[in-house]
Amino acid sequence: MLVMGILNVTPDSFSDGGEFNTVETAVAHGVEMLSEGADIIDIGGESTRPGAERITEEEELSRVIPVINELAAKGAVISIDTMRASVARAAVKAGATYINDVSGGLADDQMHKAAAELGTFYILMHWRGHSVDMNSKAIYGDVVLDVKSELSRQIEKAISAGIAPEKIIIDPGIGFAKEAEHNWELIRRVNEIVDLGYPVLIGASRKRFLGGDSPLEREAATLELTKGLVGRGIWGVRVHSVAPHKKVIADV
Ligand code: PMM
Repeated sequence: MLVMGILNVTPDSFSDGGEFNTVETAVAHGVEMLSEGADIIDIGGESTRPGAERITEEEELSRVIPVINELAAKGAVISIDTMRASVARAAVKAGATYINDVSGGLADDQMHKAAAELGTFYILMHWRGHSVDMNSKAIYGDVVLDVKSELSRQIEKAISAGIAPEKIIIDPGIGFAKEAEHNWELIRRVNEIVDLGYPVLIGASRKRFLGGDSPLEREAATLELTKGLVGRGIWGVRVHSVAPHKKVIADV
């Protein structure tokens, strides 16, 4: 199971308190995660916390591109966490080889075409709408079946836009338009997502549904969750703490 280290270059991230919102500190944190054995560094400039407002394309580019340039030069495998095709293109030019689109292609109708042309890996996440009001969209019949069918629809669109199937990684979008019970159900039945036949990425790190009042408490819950995912056919986990996750995965 791969470990993708989270590098949020945002001033409002809950988990890192905006600590890494300058190029210098972001690069230093990226280097630290690399030394801890991160397989991929996921760099994002736009917060997707519930309730978050969007930022402009210019702001997003100014946050992520300098960090990608520096970490790519240090040999990191980089994923760009963006919903914008234009940002994905600039990020790939700067050295990213994965596009992590939390909207699965729904936020920008140029995204699938861009990913197809760029030929990078494309992480397609389950998504129902922007963070500002996503909680109102957490209505499901059977959450796992609904997520699977909505993912399948986006996978079909991605493939018809020219993305090679072997470049697609899927993600059930833990915490996105989902109540706690939906997140737990998706994790319990993750094998059904794996059955779609694509590599599966899980991003549960320090999210609200884990409970706890502080990042530290949520960190402990995250490690437990990752432990439980080992051996279940998961391709990777997207996490804040790299070394503890490498250890927990190796020890299971
Ligand atoms: N979660 C967040 C941001 N990007 N990308 C993927 N593929 N999967 C996720 O679950 C995901 C993501 C939001 O979490 P953060 O604010 O802790 O980065």
